[in-house]
Amino acid sequence: MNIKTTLTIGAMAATLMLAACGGGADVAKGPNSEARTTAFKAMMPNFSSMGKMVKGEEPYEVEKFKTAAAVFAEESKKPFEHFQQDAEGNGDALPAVWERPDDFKAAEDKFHAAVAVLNTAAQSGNLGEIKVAYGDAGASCKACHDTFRRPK
Ligand code: ASC
Repeated sequence: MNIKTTLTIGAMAATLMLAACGGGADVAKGPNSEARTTAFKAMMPNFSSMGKMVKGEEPYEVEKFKTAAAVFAEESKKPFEHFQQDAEGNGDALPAVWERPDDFKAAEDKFHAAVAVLNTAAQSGNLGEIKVAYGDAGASCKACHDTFRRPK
């Protein structure tokens, strides 16, 4: 194997390793980006907890689900207080967030609406409704990521 091939394979391996680690290490982030990441991470335990109950990986506990949904409804608003651009770099947020503000706002509003429906279903205690609403909320997460977040 010649030196050029060895270097190329080395660079490819490094790229793959970065991708496997979430690709975050090389992304420049300023304070707003950091605040977004912190706020998105903070809401994940409640979303995951609901997901386990919805998927039957854990028993559905009505009161536990109600609390998770109510807290999630509040904490899921927080990241959107920090979508200002950073001079240091915007982390995982794609330029589309600021180039197409109306589309981004529409995606945000759709997400908040889906989360509100999930919370209403949770408070009703109807697991059938909850499953549909949880799926819709998850689809809303993904739709926004597909368009506005750097691919992972
Ligand atoms: C998660 C998570 C997301 C959403 C999304 C749902 O658990 O981290 O970003 O759900 O994948 O489709």
